[in-house]
Amino acid sequence: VDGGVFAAVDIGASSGRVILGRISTDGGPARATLDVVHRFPNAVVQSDGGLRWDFDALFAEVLTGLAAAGKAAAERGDTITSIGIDTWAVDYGLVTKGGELTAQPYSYRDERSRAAVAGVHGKLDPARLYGTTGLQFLQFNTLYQLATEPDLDGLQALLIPDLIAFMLTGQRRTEATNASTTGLFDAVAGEWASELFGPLGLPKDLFPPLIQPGETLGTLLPGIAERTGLPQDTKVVAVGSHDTASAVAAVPAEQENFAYISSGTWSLVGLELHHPVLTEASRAANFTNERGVDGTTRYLRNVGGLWLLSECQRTWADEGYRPAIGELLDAAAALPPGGPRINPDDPAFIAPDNMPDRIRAAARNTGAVLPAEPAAVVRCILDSLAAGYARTIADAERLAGVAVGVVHIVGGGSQNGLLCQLTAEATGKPVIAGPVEATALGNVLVQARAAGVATGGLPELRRIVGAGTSLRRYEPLGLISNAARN
Ligand code: ADP
Ligand code: LRH
Repeated sequence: VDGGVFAAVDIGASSGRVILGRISTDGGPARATLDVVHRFPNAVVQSDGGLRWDFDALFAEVLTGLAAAGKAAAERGDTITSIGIDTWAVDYGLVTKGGELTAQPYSYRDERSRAAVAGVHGKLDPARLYGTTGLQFLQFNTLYQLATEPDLDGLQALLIPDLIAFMLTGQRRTEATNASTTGLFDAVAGEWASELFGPLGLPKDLFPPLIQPGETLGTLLPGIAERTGLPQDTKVVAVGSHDTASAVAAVPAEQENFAYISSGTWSLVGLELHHPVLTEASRAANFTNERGVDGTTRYLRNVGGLWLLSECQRTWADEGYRPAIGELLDAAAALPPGGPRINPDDPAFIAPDNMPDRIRAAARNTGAVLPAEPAAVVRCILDSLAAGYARTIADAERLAGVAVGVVHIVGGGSQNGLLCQLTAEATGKPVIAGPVEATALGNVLVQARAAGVATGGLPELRRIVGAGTSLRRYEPLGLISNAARN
């Protein structure tokens, strides 16, 4: 292939995949094509006294996927130029000096960090924390999780993608976009906020030094090359290792002023800016300033996501009801607008448990009665998400002083036509849906650029995404009344 072949390891909270990405020009504008060579489920597991990720199993899937990627490339006479890794943010594994993982990493859905918040805020005022890090308050931000660790002496914390990269290469680094979700990263300087570690009682060298997307981390360890069949000199290149950073890099925007919703387990709703917004009003609205590819600021909020729906599906499946997602959405779409709405950001929804019951209880707290039928519950979730998106985009525009003309929805949730249409209605803006695999595309494109295939900035990468994807457009048709908005 003319533009090179790249392997993207992309693991979300609900599933992971290893993807082979090819950049081709065929004499015309560059395009990216993706082949999913390995897909595997992911979920939190209750083990060893908490909610954790089965990291050993995930890493085994990564190796299986890389072996499959190598084979798929070889079948076409290609070799993989490099590997990039992204996963969900904030979580970490603790590794000894010798490189042993001390335990399977906790999930951010484990409740233990909630009790640590007050103690952290007693040491560092939340206003001071926000002024430095620009990070939204979420009870599971890395700094609160770290406050629950009994003993960090002699250990190093590796964020999940960095842990995978370490096990592939033996090299320890913290990728910068994901570092920005720890609560220990300076949003303006783009460096570790080293002055915060002392007051929090954290060792100064708890995290390895930063690496930027596009920089080469290293090459494969001999044992990994052997297990995957890949050449030992295959490079691992840092990408936007926070999945949301890779997804935003691949939003196929054609203009500057756009809003995005990276829609999966969470909905990450906001704007791309060139500078952080660290005002008190921004803190009050709980907007985050996470670092994007090329030093951009991802100015966004975590709005509840399709976790609300997937957890309902899990509960219904346990009860023997397992409709296809399309069937559920059709039934929900047939219901009239203006039904009950809940706050999708309620911390009561974070832990895994019976979700339909929790949604009905939340509706009851607003004085509404939500029928038990799955279609009504699904419609309530989607109406509530769409309202949350509209409110968040309006807040982001106000707080950043920007007006946007279009909303891009990327990720698994971009396939949810009802949610896309409701979002167009609630925001009063056109919605452009796709690509589904934006995260993997962002991962591949940053690697491709590092290999010299593309030379420009994010607009060029976004043109490559646009050239290779068919997008769906949803217009605000006024199907719901203005009164039902927000
Ligand atoms: P994550 O990266 O957080 O694991 P994804 O981006 O893979 O999430 O998105 C997963 C979500 O996409 C699912 O929870 C589901 O609601 C939605 N989804 C997947 N396939 C479809 C589909 N065919 N139609 C509608 N929604 C879908
Ligand atoms: C989405 C995501 C999000 C984080 C959350 C923990 O997958 O990375 O950006 O806030 O997971």
